[in-house]
Amino acid sequence: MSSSILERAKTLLRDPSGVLTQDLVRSPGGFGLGQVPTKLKPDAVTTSVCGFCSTGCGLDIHLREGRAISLSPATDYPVNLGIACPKGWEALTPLESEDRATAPLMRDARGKLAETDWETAIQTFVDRMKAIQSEHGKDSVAFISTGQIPSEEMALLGALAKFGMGMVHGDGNTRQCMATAVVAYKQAFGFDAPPYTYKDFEESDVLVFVGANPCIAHPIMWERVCKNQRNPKIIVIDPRRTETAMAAALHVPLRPKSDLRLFYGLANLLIEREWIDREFIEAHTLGFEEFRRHVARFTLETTAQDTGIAAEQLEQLASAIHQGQRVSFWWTMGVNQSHEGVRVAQSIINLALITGNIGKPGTGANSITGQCNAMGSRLFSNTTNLLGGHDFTNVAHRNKIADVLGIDATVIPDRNSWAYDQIMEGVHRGTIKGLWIIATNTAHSWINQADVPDLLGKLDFLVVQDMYRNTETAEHADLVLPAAGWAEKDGTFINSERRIGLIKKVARAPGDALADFHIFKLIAEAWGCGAMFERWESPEAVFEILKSVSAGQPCDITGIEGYEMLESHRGIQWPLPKGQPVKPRSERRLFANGRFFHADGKARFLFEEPQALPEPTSRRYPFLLLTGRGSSSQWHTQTRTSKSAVLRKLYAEEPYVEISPDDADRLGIQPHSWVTVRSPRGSLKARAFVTRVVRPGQVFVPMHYAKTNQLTFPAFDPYSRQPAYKAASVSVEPLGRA
Ligand SMILES: Nc1nc2c(c(=O)[nH]1)N[C@H]1C(S)=C(S)[C@@H](COP(=O)(O)OP(=O)(O)OC[C@H]3O[C@@H](n4cnc5c(=O)[nH]c(N)nc54)[C@H](O)[C@@H]3O)O[C@H]1N2
Ligand SMILES: Nc1nc2c(c(=O)[nH]1)N[C@H]1C(S)=C(S)[C@@H](COP(=O)(O)OP(=O)(O)OC[C@H]3O[C@@H](n4cnc5c(=O)[nH]c(N)nc54)[C@H](O)[C@@H]3O)O[C@H]1N2
Ligand code: SF4
Ligand SMILES: [Mo]
Repeated sequence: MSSSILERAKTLLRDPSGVLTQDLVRSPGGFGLGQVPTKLKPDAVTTSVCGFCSTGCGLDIHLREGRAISLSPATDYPVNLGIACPKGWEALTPLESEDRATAPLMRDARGKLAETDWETAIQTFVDRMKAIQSEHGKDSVAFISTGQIPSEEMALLGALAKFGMGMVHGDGNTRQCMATAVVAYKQAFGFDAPPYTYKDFEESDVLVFVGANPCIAHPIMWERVCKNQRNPKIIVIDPRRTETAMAAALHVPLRPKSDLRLFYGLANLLIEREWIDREFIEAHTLGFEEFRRHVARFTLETTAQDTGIAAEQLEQLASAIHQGQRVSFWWTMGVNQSHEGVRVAQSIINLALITGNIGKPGTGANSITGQCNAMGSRLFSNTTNLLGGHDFTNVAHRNKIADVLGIDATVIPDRNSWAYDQIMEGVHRGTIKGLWIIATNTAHSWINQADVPDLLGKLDFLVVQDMYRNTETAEHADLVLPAAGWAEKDGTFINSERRIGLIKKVARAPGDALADFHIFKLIAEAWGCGAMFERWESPEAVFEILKSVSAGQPCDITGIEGYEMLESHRGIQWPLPKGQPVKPRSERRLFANGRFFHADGKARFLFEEPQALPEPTSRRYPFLLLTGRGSSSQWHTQTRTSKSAVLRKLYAEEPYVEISPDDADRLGIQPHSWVTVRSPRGSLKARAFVTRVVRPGQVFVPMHYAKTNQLTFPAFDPYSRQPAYKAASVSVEPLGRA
């Protein structure tokens, strides 16, 4: 790196003098904590938003001398109204861990990861990536990004990689999570736009949760459901009798992956009985006649047979939807992570459309997002679409973005990126030689792990940028870049109800770790494309850029003045075009006027033949494996939540498998004994959790244990390319007899 670049780069490094600028402090003093030792007494408080799930709870951060010493849920934040789940309460603890990456690590001649300085790390990054590109072409280098860093960082990464470094392929862990909802909404509504606001949880008469377990995965959304004063009927459609199902009036334990048949059958029933809103269909949708014909053969009898749900229960379900004045449908990973997830999501959207349950309080076809900034990655990561929900293949869009950014349109790729699985396939084939993984733990969370170590080993150069030095993925890296985490940097997240919330730097990253923002700036400088990012000088400056790229789009946020306004309004939902008034703490939903985002304003019915399960059970592997969230105190691959002693007390340390008492009896499996769960691809040992949560023939293993994805089967939705994590065939045997 030339010395002038290094000098410029140094000015980008973390402000060494302190943590927090005074203007971030909201209310100094006045805590009345007489009994607390002085060093633990806060002298000021500031606000932030939780960095785990997409609920996006507001947190008050208690400061002493500018540093966070504790936190409490914000009472005035319209999302959580003074409550938080265990992860939120414990959010500061994982920052302190010994496992934090505190210096760049580089693989040395003996093959060990050894500490190095930033200058060497960045120079190595640039030299190796450029060498690969000059030998194998620009496309031979790719990146995998995340839904867990602020939008400003995502945008900088996406722009740097694609416009600065010439990559075409870059995807993110949002593919594992939200891709299905994205495609479903785009095709049906004309834009990726979850229509609801959390108030709808409180304003609904009938809430239908499909493949969603909010009691565990979105506990504070569930609290909003509990605040509903309309004596709502809660229906849970999930093969497992989850915590949420137990709290419901009606649990529909359908056969796994029979959702499409169920919803076509229900649509048919509603149409046959004329329990539909003809006026709404006529005025606001296209394709109803074809849809009606398509579902006609999904009769009550065949639907009962295909889903394992008795005809009477199907009737009950249909009449509940019919009788509800305000019916809302909520779906999460039980839908998205399926070989036909897009069509299932659209079959839910279709139900909302035929019954006119959209655009009004307490209604909607509502996809709940997963990670704290999954929605930000959908709009601003420059991965699956061009910044701001634009299209890489559309020349007018490329010109528009080039204009806004002041760059040459020819640097914008005119092709779509490969999806995550296609990038992995590229690694396998040897066409992808360099990979940069940021804030995701591929070697634990990607489907069908049997291949992953080999795959990562095939790369010429693997860079992992993470808060921790020893994630499963970092262990395969040639270079580890140490990143600051939530609370150690500024930026914005977008939650499930499209609310943009502000996060703040209230702690210092350990050692030499840097905010991802700064790491990207350093790389841009050293790569030689720093000039392209001159205007991208701080997260707040980038927020202005995000506003400009959103102009005229359904996600237009040009009316948000800046961070100040986000803070004083307690988050603001998109859209907010310039000139549109908005009140602080407001809650807004989309489609009140019945106009969707297609040019003609009409929503589309989309439907297809149901497809067979990609890996059916067999004599050898007689159980169907479901995977998902295990407890509200575990987060994904556990790099963060396992660092809190409080959270560790709240979950099972050892891997476990839920199995029904009937199956356990038959196989001679004692409660809590060790068993082997085996799929055609791999196996793991787990404690048997004998429970009626799962039905005979099904087992469930939480995703939080490193070996879970040894078992999963690599099937993908053809439209969204989202992995089908929730269906594989396995066997279960008592340990010792395996
Ligand atoms: N505590 C905690 N909270 C989290 C997370 C976490 O790791 N820990 N992760 C966050 C993220 S990124 C996400 S995406 C969300 C996920 O949130 P959820 O999707 O609610 O959680 P999961 O447990 O993955 O899956 C939900 C349910 O889908 C069911 N299911 C499986 N197959 C089918 C099927 O064929 N049909 C139907 N109808 N249901 C099926 C499963 O039995 C499971 O109960 O949670 C977010 N919140
Ligand atoms: N079997 C099975 N597998 C699944 C699922 C399932 O239901 N079943 N669910 C899928 C879903 S929905 C999801 S979203 C994925 C999640 O999968 P991952 O994204 O792999 O899970 P995380 O553990 O959240 O990984 C985030 C990583 O980012 C790091 N990190 C956190 N904050 C920062 C930051 O600010 N900067 C940087 N550089 N690093 C940071 C963390 O230390 C961690 O290593 O898993 C998927 N995998
Ligand atoms: S519900 Fe989600 S956003 Fe709220 S405190 Fe828990 S993890 Fe954080
Ligand atoms: Mo997710």
